[in-house]
Parts: sequence; structure tokens; C-alpha cells
Amino acid sequence: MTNHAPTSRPAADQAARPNASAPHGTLITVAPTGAESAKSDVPTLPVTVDELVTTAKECQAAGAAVVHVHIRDDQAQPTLDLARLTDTVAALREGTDLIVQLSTGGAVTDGFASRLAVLDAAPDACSLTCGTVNFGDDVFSNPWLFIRDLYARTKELGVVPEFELFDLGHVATLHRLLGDLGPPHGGHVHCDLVMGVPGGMPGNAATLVQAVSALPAGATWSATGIGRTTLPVMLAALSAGGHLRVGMEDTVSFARGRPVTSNAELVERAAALAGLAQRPPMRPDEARALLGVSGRR
Ligand code: KMH
Ligand code: ZN
Repeated sequence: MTNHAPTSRPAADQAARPNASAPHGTLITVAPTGAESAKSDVPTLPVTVDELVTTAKECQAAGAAVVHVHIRDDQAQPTLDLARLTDTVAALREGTDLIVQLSTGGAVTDGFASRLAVLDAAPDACSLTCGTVNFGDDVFSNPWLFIRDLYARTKELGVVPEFELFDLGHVATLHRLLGDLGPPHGGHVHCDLVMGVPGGMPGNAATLVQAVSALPAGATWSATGIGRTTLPVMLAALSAGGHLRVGMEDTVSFARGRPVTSNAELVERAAALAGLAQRPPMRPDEARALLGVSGRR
């Protein structure tokens, strides 16, 4: 006899489970600083180690599980200084439980050797951008051989990469990378769709759905919308079962004409929306299990 059970579930039960395959919690990453905004233009931007740790604590309390880190020098300029990166990783570990993800993208002016050397600061995780993209008036350069070297080094050093995808072509490169070198350290593929960069894929629901449908089977993903695409991308990501990245790296406006006052308020808004979607923020230990980030070194 045919089993009709899956189609005979009461309508009310189905309504309560709008997307049964969606994950139960929402991984929230905060990207508090970035390399693009000047402290003089955005006085609330965290640029010192103390400011970064204070922000990270507030964001953890608001629901973040991962911190995506760019650092600044004493003049608040972007730097990839290894000693400073190493100290920053230690300070964030001391002050928070967050997964510490260092940026290997740096600033558009950073060279490949210093971007590769970021991994020597021994973070839990790192960003790994899967292709070159026009970046406003600049170019964010990620040629194939650099991507390969960086990925190989993450595997050697046991750093969990997050694959940053600024464009649909980057998804094709991700497939090529995994096909050539195999799965990442930790065994799980997690991607971040970075949408709305002038030169990359637009930040809208249709593009998000297209990009997600092209991801490798079993991959999880977050999304972030740059600037005014922050809210549409966040809402689309939640509705499509994705995770979220927010922070002052990606937007310095909270609403039209209202500057962001702190990273924590961006995390609070993301956490509230995730709660409304019945997928409340994941704790850092839950995020570690999801991403395959092992215990702290
Ligand atoms: N600052 C951008 C040029 C990353 O962190 O990996 C690159 C970026 C990506 O922010
Ligand atoms: Zn970044």
C-alpha cells in the first residue's frame, strides 16, 4: 500500500514548519572594521585592539558567533602586520568565545605574500575570496594561483576557510578549488555571499537564490549586503535558510540618514530578525560544531 504520510500532514502543522530543511539556528558573523572606512569619517569604527575586543564582547552578547577581523595600525590605517595580528587573535580569544576569523583579503593595496602570511597568526578561521572583482574604483585581486596557494596553506596549518563569493564566477572557482584540492580543514564547506559591491553581484533576492543554487552540495552559507543592500540581503538570506554577516565593514548606515552607532546594534537587529524567523542566533560552540572549527590552539 502506498504510504501517503508525507502529504497527509495537517495544514496547520505544515504552516508551523515553513521550511523543514532550514537549519535550526542562525550563525551571525560580525565584521566590525574592514579596510575601507576611515576612522576620521566614521568615529565609532573600532580600530585599536581594545576597541575591537570591546566591540566583540558586545557583539557576542548580542548574538554573534564569529568575528571577521581586519586590523589597523597606530594611525588607524589598514595593516597586515603579523605581530599585531597575532596579538589581536590572542586578545579576542582572551576576551570572548567568538570564532576568530582573520581576513586574508586585507585592503585592495595589500600584496599576495602578506595576505598569505596572515595565516601564520594562527586564527581559528580565515576568509578566502574565490576570484578577482572590481571593487568600486579599485580591483580586489585574487588570481587562481593565489587562491590555490592560500587554500593549500589553510589545510597545512589547520585553519578553517570561509569562501567569500562576490560574484557568480567565484562559485565556479570554488567548485574547481574543491575538485583540485579536496575538502577544507574541518571537512565542512561554508561560504559567504558578499553582495552589492560595486563591480560584484547585486544585492537582491533573485541573485541570492541563483548563487545559492550553484553552491556545492552540503555547503552552508551566510550572506551580507554592502551599503543599502544590507536589509534586502539579510531578509532574503533568512527566508532562503541562510546565515548572516553584518557589521561596519559592510555598512555604516543603520537606516536612511542614520549612521550606525555600534556594531552591536547591527548584530542586535540581525538577531531579532533571526528570532522572528524562528532561527535564533547560534552560540559560538554551536557555530564551532557547524563549521568544523576545533578547540582553541
Ligand atoms: N577589503 C576588501 C578588499 C576579506 O576580508 O577577505 C576585501 C575583503 C575581503 O574585505
Ligand atoms: Zn573583510
